[in-house]
Amino acid sequence: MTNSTRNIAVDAVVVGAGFAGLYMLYRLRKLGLSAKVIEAGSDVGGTWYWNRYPGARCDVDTAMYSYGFDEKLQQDWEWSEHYATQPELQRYLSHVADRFELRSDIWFDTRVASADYDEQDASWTIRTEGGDTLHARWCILATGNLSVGRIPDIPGLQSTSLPVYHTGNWPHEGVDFTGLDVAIIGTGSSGIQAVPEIAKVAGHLTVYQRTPSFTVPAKNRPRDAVEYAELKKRYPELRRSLYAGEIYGAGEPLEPGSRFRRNVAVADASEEERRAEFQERWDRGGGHFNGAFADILTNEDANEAAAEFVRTKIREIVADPEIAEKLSPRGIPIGTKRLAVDDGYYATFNRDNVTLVDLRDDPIAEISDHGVRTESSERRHDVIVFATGFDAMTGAILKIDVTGRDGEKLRDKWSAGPRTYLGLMTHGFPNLLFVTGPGSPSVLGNVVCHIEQHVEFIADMLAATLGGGRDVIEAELAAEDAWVERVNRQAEGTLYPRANSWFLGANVPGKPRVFMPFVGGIGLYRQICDQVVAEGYVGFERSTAARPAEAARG
Ligand code: NA7
Repeated sequence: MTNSTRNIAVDAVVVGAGFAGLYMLYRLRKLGLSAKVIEAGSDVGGTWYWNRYPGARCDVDTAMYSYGFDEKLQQDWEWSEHYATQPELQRYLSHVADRFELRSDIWFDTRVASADYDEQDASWTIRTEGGDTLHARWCILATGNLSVGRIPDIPGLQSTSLPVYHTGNWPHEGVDFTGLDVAIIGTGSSGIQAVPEIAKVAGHLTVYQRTPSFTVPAKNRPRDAVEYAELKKRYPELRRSLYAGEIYGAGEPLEPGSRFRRNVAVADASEEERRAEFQERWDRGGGHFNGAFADILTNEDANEAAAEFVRTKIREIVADPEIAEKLSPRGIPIGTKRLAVDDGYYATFNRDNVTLVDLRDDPIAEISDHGVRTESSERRHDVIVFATGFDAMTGAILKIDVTGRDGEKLRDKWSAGPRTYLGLMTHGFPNLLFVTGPGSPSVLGNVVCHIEQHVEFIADMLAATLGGGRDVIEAELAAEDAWVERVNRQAEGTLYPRANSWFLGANVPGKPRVFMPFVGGIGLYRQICDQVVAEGYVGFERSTAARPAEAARG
């Protein structure tokens, strides 16, 4: 390391070197633009670089949760299992970075502190925490939807001498839990993945649960060579189905014409048909359980039928009826928080070395030097794991001090919730682009597919704009307002807003409650985007910078 700071000018700065940032860099280079990617981690991977907790793996079949932009890449790469583990995903992204020689344009171990728009020059000045400065026409935030971990503010936590970990920022050397008394707080997807793995080695594991989540078995298995070869032959067609929103690779049969969601309402099926459909999906495994009927996410009774099926399974699996009841979610429609996909979660509570503490009866009062004190008792632990989630969707964007036209701060503009046009841009911040930003399908479905669609939209829009001799793009205010309205309307037509989820920002005290992702699905979203392009990027004002600075610069 040297102490010298860097000062460069490029066409585009991309923040983040996960799935989104890597592909964005690839596409920018194809356009002949110069670019630098700024990455806080020491390697590529984003989510898959940071989330190294035991059991961390994808909840979508990785044959589809992977890039489709390069046929040779998807033919060459061999996924060993249906739901790849974090190390395998990290190896894949590392391979992509090497294969396309992306690393030379990535600054690792570098965190962006601020981004300021200069209207005179129609450019962004991006400053890093280490004091580097980059000037760029385009600033593209590929910062991820779940990248700012959240540890709740519990009394005693700052002063405890116990080791404390967060699933989203796991030590690279790993943590050896062998024989230890471990506490885990949080039972969302991360907790649900970590619990069975930690229980296998810990002396004792205490699971502190505030809200039970619905989870279905992943039924993960090694890839069958013959089946995989068949799948590879059909890759182009499967990717088309994925982009059309017909499949998303969450356990559904990856066959032509197969649908993630069936076009049958629960009310139109007999009791027997319902059970058979739920059972079939439960047995197959994966998040497509929710697609069993068309109205699970829109009709309360339909949702309750699916929810009760899962509760029945919990009662069948968990030996102690009291524990089974505590693990059974009630009052939260299934699927309105991301449906978790697990490997033996409920059965783990049959182990002698696992205890469930229901925080609804007995909230946490303090973290002491010995363990966790709830209102009724203190339990001793050697180590505490927080699986308490993220400041989702806007967290990483707003961590950067972004200043747009006329000195407007993005934090101020979004103080009542994020406002974007298509999840791609926000008015008042020209040439600032988001990959899978709030207002796009982003986290609802297969994120990699959503990333590819956004990166391609952005690359095509830049090409069309620059090709037409223009170099400034800004979301029009009216288009943005109409889009925000549409995103809200779309969510209100579903059961999603009923849950206190991170989709709503409800998990972060003080965060505005606004439903952030577009719930209409990638198929509809893609059609809308295609229409926007067909109408000449309607809603995006594209112009040429009035640039007296050009001469001054040279
Ligand atoms: P989630 O899904 O946000 O889950 C966080 C969990 O932590 C959830 O059970 C929370 O309970 C719990 N939590 C949060 N704060 C507290 C406090 N103060 N006390 C006790 N329990 C608490 O995050 P994950 O990392 O599991 O998953 C995020 C996404 O990553 C996931 O959806 C996948 O897409 C991958 P609560 O529900 O708030 O009562």
